[in-house]
Amino acid sequence: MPQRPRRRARRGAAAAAVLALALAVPLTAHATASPPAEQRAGQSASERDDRIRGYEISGVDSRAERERIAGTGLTIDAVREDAVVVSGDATQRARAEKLGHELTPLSSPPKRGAAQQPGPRDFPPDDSDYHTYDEARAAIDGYVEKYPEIMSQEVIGESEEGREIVAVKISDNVAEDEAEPEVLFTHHQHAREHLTVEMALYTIGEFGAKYGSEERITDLVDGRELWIVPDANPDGGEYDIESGEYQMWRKNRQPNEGSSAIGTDINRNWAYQWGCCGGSGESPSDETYRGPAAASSPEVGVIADFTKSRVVGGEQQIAAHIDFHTYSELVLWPYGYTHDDTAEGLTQDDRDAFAAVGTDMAESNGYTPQQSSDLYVTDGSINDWMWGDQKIFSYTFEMYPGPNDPDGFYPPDEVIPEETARNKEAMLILLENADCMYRSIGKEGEYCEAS
Ligand code: GEM
Ligand code: CA
Ligand code: CA
Ligand code: ZN
Repeated sequence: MPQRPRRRARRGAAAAAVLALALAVPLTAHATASPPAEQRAGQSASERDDRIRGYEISGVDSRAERERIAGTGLTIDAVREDAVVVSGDATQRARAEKLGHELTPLSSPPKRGAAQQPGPRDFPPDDSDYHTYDEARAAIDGYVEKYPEIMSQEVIGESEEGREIVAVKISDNVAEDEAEPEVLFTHHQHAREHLTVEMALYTIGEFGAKYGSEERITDLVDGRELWIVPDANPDGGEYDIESGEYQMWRKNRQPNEGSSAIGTDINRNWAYQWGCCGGSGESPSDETYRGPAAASSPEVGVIADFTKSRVVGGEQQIAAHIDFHTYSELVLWPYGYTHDDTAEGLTQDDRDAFAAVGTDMAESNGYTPQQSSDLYVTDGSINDWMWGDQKIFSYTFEMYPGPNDPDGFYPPDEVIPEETARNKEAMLILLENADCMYRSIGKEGEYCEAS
């Protein structure tokens, strides 16, 4: 836990600076204007100030107002009928209040069985079915060992703090790169969205268990190559749980030069229209900080390089992609950086195919399908890069719970089986469409050779 000592050191330095100032400056109005000793000594106050908290803001019913709120550096976590749920620190809260909004604090994240004293770097005892980074790695090792005919894994790179980022491949003749349409699932760009790692483990386990007995899965394993990256942000995920109390952490754990604020929002750091359109934060303390440069976060670099490595003979082999997030029960498609339905590199037919397959998937899991910018603009998201740069049909799934559920990012572990299995049919639909996404709009003759 390197950040603990570091933070303590910083506070020590700040206290020393205050003391030096008090000694150097005679007792004037300036000196007495410094905060009372008990506040200064109460380090918890400053700690509380950069703690991330959730709020509801009522009376917000337009995209324009949501985008103004997002401009404060808060994240919009859920869009409700006449309200939004946001999260951020005290500075961001103050900015939103300055816009004239009232922020109603939501209860802090649940402490499930916290009294039972979890060891460090683990979920609260009552949420122990969630997998830590090490537990997920062990589960993946177990599956690959159990189903070696159709599964392999490779380390595709490392996170900021040196944790390995893994890609699992599922296909028949898994050791060979066959000429089969490829599909990519990525998970857990955002630290607190732990259910998405469970989603990956479910998919790996389900495809392994049902290969050879369930016809659709067997056909898809034989006819596709599936890549799964279960954990795009292992540092953030571990930070969120390591104290035994959920931290509401979103970003990675990359230090920022010239700032004590930690982290880049990985899903604002992708190198397509990066930072173009007011859909990301420019200050390191923003919850949606886009980073100092496009693809500056190691985690984006690793997954972007892996994706580009699937260009074979000048052709991107990956046809379709889902990036799993929580929460709100949505199926989203690009672009995020513009409100327009079509834009450079995104034709009406492209958009219609996105919407047709997206709507089919949403009918299967009961989520709401829409273009991602219908909610608010985001720039530098993975979907925009995957489509804009690589022409991969790229969706975001916002998993359970729905936008009105108070559990938000931290649903109890009892929901894991049902809420992961809920997306099986949608994944099968995407895999079945991956050989020709334009079949969904009846234009396979125009766009797909020999299909
Ligand atoms: C969203 S997910 C991204 C949606 N935007 C696009 N362009 N697909 C985010 O990143 O803020 C919400 C979430 O984090 O779950
Ligand atoms: Ca194969
Ligand atoms: Ca291949
Ligand atoms: Zn997310």
